[in-house]
Amino acid sequence: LSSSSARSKPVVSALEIGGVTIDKDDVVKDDPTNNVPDSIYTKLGLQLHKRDKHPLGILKNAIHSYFDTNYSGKFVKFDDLCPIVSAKENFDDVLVPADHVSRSYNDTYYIDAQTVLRCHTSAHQAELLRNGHTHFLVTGDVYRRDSIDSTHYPVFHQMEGVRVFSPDEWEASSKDGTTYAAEDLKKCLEGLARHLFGAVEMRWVDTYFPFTEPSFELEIFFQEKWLEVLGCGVTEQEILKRSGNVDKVAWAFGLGLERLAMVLFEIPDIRLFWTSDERFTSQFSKGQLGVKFKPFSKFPPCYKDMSFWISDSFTENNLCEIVRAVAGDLAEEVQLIDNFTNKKGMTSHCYRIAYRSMERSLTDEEINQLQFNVREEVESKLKVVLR
Ligand code: FA5
Ligand code: MG
Repeated sequence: LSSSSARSKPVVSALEIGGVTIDKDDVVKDDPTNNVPDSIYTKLGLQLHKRDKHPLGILKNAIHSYFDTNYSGKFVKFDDLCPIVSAKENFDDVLVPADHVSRSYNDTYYIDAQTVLRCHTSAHQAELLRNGHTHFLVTGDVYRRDSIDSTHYPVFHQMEGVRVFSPDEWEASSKDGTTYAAEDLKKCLEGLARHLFGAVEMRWVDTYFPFTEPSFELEIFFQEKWLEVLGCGVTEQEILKRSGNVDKVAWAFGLGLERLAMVLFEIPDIRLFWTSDERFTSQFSKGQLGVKFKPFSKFPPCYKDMSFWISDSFTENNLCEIVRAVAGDLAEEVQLIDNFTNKKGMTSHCYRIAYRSMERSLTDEEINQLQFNVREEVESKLKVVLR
């Protein structure tokens, strides 16, 4: 038994989300099946998407009103479902294969071997379908171990949409169910993009998801690049069959709310969604879609490079997790800038870390201390040899 005094003091001890109380003291700190750091626990329950004056709340409300208007209120909305779900709900129920990378401890936060922080709102699809819902929207915070840059953050928000069709709906057309649903899906999402953005440059890209076939991603041109804003497709028959929807066809989508809000409000960095700096929060108000964010003076970034010989178990997500643990939101980007293998077969990586505060300028001492701490942690936790 681990004594509670041996553990570091939890940042949050009890949380209530969606009617479920989670006691963080129940989670044993050195449990090898738990890879959730305190910085992630502190984000649980914040529910930015439920704040009417926050860009994510404003966006969610605007999407709800698009669906209310176009489908006369038929879509049932959920924005309070608990982000702690079983691995079965997050993966098996949406047909994610047993060996899929997304299940790994490298990609997903596990509370224990059977329980995860949902990595997508698709975790709720099967249950809601089983409960007989045919039109629904689910909004919530989702969690992923991921890289560090201006469009990726380990906690972000998704909105899931699902619509189920009965045979009479497509039989009236000359199309088969899958074609009918795919066309309806694209029309619905293109309409949503126009509702939110007016004219915007967008394109469809074919992709793969275990739970849909065919599958698509929508990309929007933003800051000189194509930015992926959503994934979607026609629901696999197996999911419908298991939920008691035999003979039906459905579509589903998962929107990245931060990505859409970045385009909509011209928010340049995903970390800003988490700031309580009034220079950010005061720029947004309830129901106001049209405002463009005016950046307050941008402070200079500071770049620090580090090189090391990697071992077989090295992953970039593990490195990023350490950088986040040490530097928090002061870490703006972690980028591999050099990679080579010598004659002995040893591989060296050089990473460039950009440190920048969104709120103030950082001192040299502060950055040197951060970089020193990152190097120490990397050396002791990642089994690499610093150069
Ligand atoms: C999914 O999560 C699927 N569940 C979406 C889906 C639902 C497909 C239903 C089909 C049917 P994906 O991993 O691509 O897909 O993520 C969806 C969106 O979330 C992305 O398009 C992107 O907008 C956003 N996103 C993904 N990772 C991050 C991140 N680290 N930070 C911010 N946004 C992210
Ligand atoms: Mg994707």
